[in-house]
Amino acid sequence: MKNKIALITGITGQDGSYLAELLLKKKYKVHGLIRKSSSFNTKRIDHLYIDPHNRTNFFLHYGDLTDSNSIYNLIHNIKPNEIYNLGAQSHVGVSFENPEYTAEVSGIGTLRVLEAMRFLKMKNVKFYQASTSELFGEKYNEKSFNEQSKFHPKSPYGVAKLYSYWITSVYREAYGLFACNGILFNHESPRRGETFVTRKITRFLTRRKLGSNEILYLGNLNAKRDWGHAKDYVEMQWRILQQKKSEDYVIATGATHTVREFIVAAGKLLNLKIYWSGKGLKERGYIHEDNRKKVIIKVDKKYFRPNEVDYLRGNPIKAQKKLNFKPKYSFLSLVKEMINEDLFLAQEELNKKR
Ligand code: NAP
Ligand code: G4F
Repeated sequence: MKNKIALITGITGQDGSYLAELLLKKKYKVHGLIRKSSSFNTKRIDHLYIDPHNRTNFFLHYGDLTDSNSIYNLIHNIKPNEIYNLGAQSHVGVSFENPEYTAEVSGIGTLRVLEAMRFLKMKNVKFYQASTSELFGEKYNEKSFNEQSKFHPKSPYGVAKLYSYWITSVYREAYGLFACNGILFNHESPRRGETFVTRKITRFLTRRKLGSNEILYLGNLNAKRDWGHAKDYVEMQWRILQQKKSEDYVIATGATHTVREFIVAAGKLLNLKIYWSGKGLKERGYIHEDNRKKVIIKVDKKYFRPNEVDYLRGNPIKAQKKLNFKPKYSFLSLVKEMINEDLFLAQEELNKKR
């Protein structure tokens, strides 16, 4: 049997790195699109890289989702069986500062991939689009969101992703492409970017545990998110493309927690009991240390978004039934893994300083 060939855009990101590992285990030949950067951006996948002069199933290619020719040529040359479009400007807060760039990458970037598939008449190639729970954004008397829920994006990122969602659906209907949207709710891991709230918290608390005196500045502590583990979710990205019919799926845990609850859970694992005082911008998180009350968390309006998605909770029933979605991680085991790995990192940093 010939190895299947996969192309992953966004291979250097959190999901791209886990997906590459999964596909290599399944004996795929994995090709990844990477951006040229003046400093190394391959930290998450360095362990997979083997010099292509030796035997390997893992290949990296320079390209960019804003560059149609690089995408066309790459797809033409490698002739993938499956394309996972994970590349994006994926930070919601940043999308308010760079809305046009976000639209180019996270919106039109998807069209560029689909157009390459259409021009190359690649009807047998399967396409996965990394859609998001940021498509929802407004709770219309619903406790949780499913594949039929109404979309109401609240950020330039959400709008760019809404374009990608619909263009994927249109190319499926119009040209018969096997094109699917995975509408994934927040998923985290020790590989999560450090400016996303969960990792910002676990990096801070583990450093604090080892003696740092920094203060953590955060935005909206009341926002609720449905947090799962990226490893569980990339497996669903693969399964979505293994179905007979191309369809869209919500992937979520079905539970939701506030940012404050995430902090408390992470603190508990480090034996840091966190107390709260004040409200709104005056809210503070503190601990008792050396018989003194020490403020370790403050709210800074800089981290509030001009428009916020207050509540996200997904309904994964379709994925449970059709994809046999059974996440291995719970909320607590996710937080625990992040804390353990970041504790190790904080210790390494400390050793280097000494
Ligand atoms: P991530 O860690 O931010 O990774 C994004 C990837 O996109 C990186 O490899 C990045 O490259 C690449 N990228 C950025 N701009 C690009 C461009 N112009 N051309 C080509 N590649 C570009 O995101 P993630 O958490 O792994 O998420 C993967 C995908 O799922 C994203 O599309 C995201 O929007 C979507 N999503 C994520 C979640 C979540 O909770 N994680 C939930 C729903 C949907 P560099 O490494 O060079 O920056
Ligand atoms: O961790 P976040 O930045 O993730 P957000 O905005 O939910 O977006 C992530 O999940 C989406 C799926 O729903 C993906 F599509 C997207 O690509 C990305 O991966 O923020 C989570 C919540 C927000 O409500 C935010 O306002 O935490 C709140 N928050 C409070 N303080 C903060 C902070 N977020 C960040 N990044 N930094 C803070 O200091």
